[in-house]
Amino acid sequence: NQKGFSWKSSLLKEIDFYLVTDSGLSKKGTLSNVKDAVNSGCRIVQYREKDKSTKEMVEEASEIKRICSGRAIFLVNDRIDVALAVDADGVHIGQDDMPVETARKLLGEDKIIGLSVNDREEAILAEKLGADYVGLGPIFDTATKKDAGEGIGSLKIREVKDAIKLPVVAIGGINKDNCESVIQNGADSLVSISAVVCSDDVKRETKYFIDMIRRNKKA
Ligand code: TZP
Ligand code: MG
Repeated sequence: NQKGFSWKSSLLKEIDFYLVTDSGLSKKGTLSNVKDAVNSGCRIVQYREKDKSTKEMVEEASEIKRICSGRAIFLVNDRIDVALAVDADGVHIGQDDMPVETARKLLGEDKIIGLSVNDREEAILAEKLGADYVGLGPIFDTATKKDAGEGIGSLKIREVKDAIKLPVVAIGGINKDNCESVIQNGADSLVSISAVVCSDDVKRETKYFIDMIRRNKKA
């Protein structure tokens, strides 16, 4: 039960493209996006929903869990209650959400907890508190999350990687044109919300990112 690097962290290091849902931006809808991404080989899905009722969220989350079952890790953003209700694989939380230690008590040792961090100090603390991975960002400026702040730049990824053992998932403003620098600077995985969910071919976009990440990780 020690904090820091665990079997969950080593599993997460192997994951390349990370899907985060956004029903507001999605062209084809969240369930369609999840199906397409998972069918294209995406191995981690975060259900991030800010506009629906709890009842709708529980229903949708249980559908997503079914789609991911045996194929992709399924996390819920912010809502520990929803994650518990559908027995998701874990949660992704932010600095102003439920504290990591409290989330851990509620979820137990076997669930994954990801924490959003903005810099090296927050990443070191995340590891101490028992998070299983960090979401680092925003790497670049983004319009998708209004309060995300300014992009920190992809060089910061290396700084964070050197300070912690946990997997680092890069997020924020990442698109096809800048994604290579994100992996080349050490990110274990990356998220690109708008570049994927706004597309009418989520399968193709997912595949593009997966191939790019694998190619650059090998290099
Ligand atoms: N957290 C930090 S930036 C961000 C979130 C949820 C939004 C990322 O969206 P996009 O479209 O990939 O820039
Ligand atoms: Mg949050």
